[in-house]
Amino acid sequence: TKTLKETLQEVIPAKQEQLKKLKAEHSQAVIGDVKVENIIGGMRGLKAMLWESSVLDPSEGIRFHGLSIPDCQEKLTPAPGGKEIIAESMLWLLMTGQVPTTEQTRQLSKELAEKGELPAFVEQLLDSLPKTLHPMTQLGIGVAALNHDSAFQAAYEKGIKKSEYWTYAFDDCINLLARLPALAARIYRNVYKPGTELPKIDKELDLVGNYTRMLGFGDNQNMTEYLRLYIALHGDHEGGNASAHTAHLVGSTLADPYIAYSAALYALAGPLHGLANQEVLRWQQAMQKELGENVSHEQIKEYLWKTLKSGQVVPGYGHGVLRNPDPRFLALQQFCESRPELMESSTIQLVKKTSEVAPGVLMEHGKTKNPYPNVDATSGCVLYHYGLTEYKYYTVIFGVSRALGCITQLTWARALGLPLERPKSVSMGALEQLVKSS
Ligand code: FCX
Repeated sequence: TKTLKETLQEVIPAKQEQLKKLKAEHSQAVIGDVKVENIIGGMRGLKAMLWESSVLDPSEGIRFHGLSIPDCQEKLTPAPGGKEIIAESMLWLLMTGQVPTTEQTRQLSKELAEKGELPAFVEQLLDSLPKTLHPMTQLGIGVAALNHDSAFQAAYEKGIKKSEYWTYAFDDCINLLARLPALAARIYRNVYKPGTELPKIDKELDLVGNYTRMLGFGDNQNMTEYLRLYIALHGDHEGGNASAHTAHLVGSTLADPYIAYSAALYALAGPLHGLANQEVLRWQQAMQKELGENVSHEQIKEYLWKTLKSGQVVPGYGHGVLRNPDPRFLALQQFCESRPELMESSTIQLVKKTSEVAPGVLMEHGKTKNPYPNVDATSGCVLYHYGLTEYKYYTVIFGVSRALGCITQLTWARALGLPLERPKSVSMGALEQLVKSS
């Protein structure tokens, strides 16, 4: 059986050739206009970067190398005894464009488990951080510190050919992913369960199986399966979102993958992006506290208006690209609907009811281009139900997941020899001049 790296080695030449041809034959082809609204509007809609592993369609949602979420649920190997997609099979698909065999998936699980222990100095570093420091800040610090052992950085210092960059970047990427569960679980234990014993990595388990176990929820098979699905679904959402784009931008300077991904985590830590899942739970709980149990649709509607009139956004709704309900939201809702114990939870009931009312209210409010729920509208509530109630930690789980897409891009950017990212900025004065002369 070929390893992930050997498989990549086989698929890289065809992609290099495809890029070479695009450059040679179509460099000057015009594929769109740049409007003033793109420049002052956060570059929305501007097609300006290469990203191979997934494409986001505004109405249909995400596809990973052409496969929709239901396709992935059908085709990608689950964990032994499980049903949900696991990180390893999703990573294989993202990296190679191929659906891995069960044997390949298991081999990758083993490789990740073998590489998963943290260096002692990183453990000490994490243990020394104040428990009051946000878990996302801690995760970024831990990931950046892992660059102490960067194969890419060491090789670059020695002097390597550009054609060899990707193999070192890939090795760093795999080590980074392998170590994320131990890093993220240590932060959880330090902050929320001090003094409890963090289990060692089980070499027989998949990445997320180990992560769940290290968090202390390994006995709950439903929680393990939920986290597997959650992590696979949050893995990649094309390239323009803030975390993915940050990883790519920083990586384009030839900073090693650890540094690049650490930077991405800080983009994820903003409330308009990854932190939204923490915000959703905070908001839902405030609603539940104010309105009590068995809330009516009418009461939710009033609460939504109160949020909007106070000038806040409704967390978990809207999207920079999507214009329909997020299929990731639908997949997580389906997970809930297949488990009666989740459907009985008052928090999950409230999420469902809110999703029935909020689009109408947001449409009437008339600002957002997408009044439908995104994945964050539901993701945290299931964690809460299963006992992971510390919602400041939720974005860390997203951070473990988003590595799948970012490390794929960091490897491919080196394999394709993509250049330093350096768009042109303009001042408002220059923009006025450009408008006059257009
Ligand atoms: N509630 C209230 N107002 C909203 C809104 C919401 N959920 N979503 C968008 N709007 C407002 C915007 O604030 C903006 O107002 P302004 O003109 O006064 O600045 C207007 O509607 C137009 O925004 P729009 O073009 O639809 O959305 P953007 O691309 O600018 O922003 C995000 C997209 C996701 C940032 C926005 O919808 C939002 O703030 N949502 C709530 C936070 C959230 O759920 N984030 C997670 C998104 C995602 F899933 C992820 O990255 O994880």
